[in-house]
Amino acid sequence: MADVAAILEAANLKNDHVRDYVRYWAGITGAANIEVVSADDDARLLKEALEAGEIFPAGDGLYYSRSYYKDTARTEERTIVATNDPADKGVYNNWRPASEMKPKLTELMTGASAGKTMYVIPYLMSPPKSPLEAWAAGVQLTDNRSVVLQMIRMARVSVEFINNLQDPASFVRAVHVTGDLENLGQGTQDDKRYFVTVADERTILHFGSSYGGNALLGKIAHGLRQAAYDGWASGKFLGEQFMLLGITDKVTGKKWHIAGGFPSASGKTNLAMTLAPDALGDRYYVEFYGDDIAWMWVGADGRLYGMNPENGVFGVAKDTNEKTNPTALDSIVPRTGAIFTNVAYNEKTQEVWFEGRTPEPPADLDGWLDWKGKPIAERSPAEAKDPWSHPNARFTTTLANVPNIASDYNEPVGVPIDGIIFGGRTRDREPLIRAIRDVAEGVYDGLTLGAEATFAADGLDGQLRYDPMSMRPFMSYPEGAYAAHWLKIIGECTAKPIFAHVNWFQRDASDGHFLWPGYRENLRALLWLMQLREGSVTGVPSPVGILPAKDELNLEGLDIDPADLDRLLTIDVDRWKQEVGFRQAHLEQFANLPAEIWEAHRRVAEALGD
Ligand code: GTP
Ligand code: SPV
Ligand code: MN
Repeated sequence: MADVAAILEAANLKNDHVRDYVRYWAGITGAANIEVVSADDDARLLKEALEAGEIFPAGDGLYYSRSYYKDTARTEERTIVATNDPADKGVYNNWRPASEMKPKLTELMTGASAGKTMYVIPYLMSPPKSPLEAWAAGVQLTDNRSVVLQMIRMARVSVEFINNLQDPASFVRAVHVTGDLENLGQGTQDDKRYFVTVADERTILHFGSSYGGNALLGKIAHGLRQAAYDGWASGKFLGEQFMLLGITDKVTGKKWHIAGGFPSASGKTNLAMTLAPDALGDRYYVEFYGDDIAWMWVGADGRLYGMNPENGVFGVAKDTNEKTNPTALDSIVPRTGAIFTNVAYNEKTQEVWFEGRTPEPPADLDGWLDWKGKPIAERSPAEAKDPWSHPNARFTTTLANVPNIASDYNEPVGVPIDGIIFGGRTRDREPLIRAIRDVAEGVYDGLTLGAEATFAADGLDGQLRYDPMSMRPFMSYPEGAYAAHWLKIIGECTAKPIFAHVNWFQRDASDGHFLWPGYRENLRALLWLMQLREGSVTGVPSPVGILPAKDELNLEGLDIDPADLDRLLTIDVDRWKQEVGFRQAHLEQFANLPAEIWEAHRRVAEALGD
């Protein structure tokens, strides 16, 4: 091992607490070398990764990478939140004692980076000078160069962010060790992977993956699990799996901001990047703030403020095309530095392709490899129908590449939030939109968000389950306390956001078609919500919230079957009565749920006529 002190000195890493932390884990993991990185190192690291065959060229300034075929999504069973207090055990946080998990991870990591370089990635999960900056600094250690390239896109990376901390000991210690991916028993009885957030020690220990949220520790482990815990422990903020967008009415000059929780792979990126439908484009302009995480706090003016702690987008590739999400395509054009992972790749032309990019895959199979690297032309008849790309294949690009990125996205003050929406893949029951004015009912609605799980986590696709506020895989403290913390933060606002539940995914029971065209058309529902908030429409009351009257929804330029529209704007009371019973059982699991939430539940049940 080289002289650690000399390397850190040369890299201008001055924080002694960070130095001690690096030295400690270098000793455990047995790395052969240490390298401190910043975003400026990107070009050199790309070159090294290309030369080493870790990534491949995918056009001018575009890159392709393939992860190990058993390492393509988050795994929920192996993900754990540990603390020193058994009272932190909730239903979804997979709580374990810190005293059990730290030695376990230390053992797994011992010597596991032998012969490799350990990269030191100092990062900030917020715009610099944000009111939440004290919770935003972290230092990821990783033995994987592709992970470094992804982190440089997803977070603000520079040694500056940790040299001058107000409290030099206060940064998230985020250790990532890839492990021997071919011998980890992924998904078997003998699974060796562990993804642990030791929340009360602000330490993240992830072993056994190089993919997505398992490996980019600023994103989900710090940005969500740790941040949610810190927000609760400090009493100061909420850290949520939310997108954040702005809508400007060019005629009146008004601007609204909406934050929204949708479970993984359920439409946050697509909604945040949306363009107004063509017929409404002259009037409304949508700005992108964030697509996966929002941290929210109460501003001095009594409004709820929000910001995106990330610096990039890790978006689902599937079905991204000119019609569904032209903004996403524009943010991954040549020279953006975008990285595609687990899509299909043509090693001769260096093109990439994924399901839904075009209606049919490329006709000429020459040079095309599927996401596992196998030539498509060599597929057996039994494999002919297999997807070319993994359903959770993704693109990584920085926020600055997104054409409709808000001009003030990097401003520390954040933006005031007018509306909070929840939604998921729900094939029946949930109408297009229902607005909720009462805060307790809004929080109750988030807690009872029921949706179909997606391919963003291993082995769950299609399962119906409750996913409170889309945080089920990221929950880091007990649900009762989580509900109370939400009520406290929103309760402190003197000007409160309006809540709503949306559903772009209702289907026809007989032929399965989506009743609502989705994507850009979704803006129509959000515009109605903002009009309702301002009192220019009144909506129609229902037992579960206020629905748009048919003539209140702006349908200009939209071709929709009137029978489908009727279904989208009505409530199936019998189906909802059944739902109330399911919700009762769901909520009963949670200890110490605030009385306001139970009261909201009873109000809904009564309104449905129980
Ligand atoms: P994570 O990054 O996993 O948290 O996902 P996300 O919530 O950002 O999901 P994303 O926007 O990437 O969408 C996931 C999938 O849902 C993509 O394949 C989209 O094409 C599809 N999708 C998004 N919005 C809509 C919609 O309005 N209607 C329909 N039918 N599909 C949609
Ligand atoms: C999600 O699964 O919600 C993601 C992708 O945003 S990952 O970073 O892999 O968690
Ligand atoms: Mn997500």
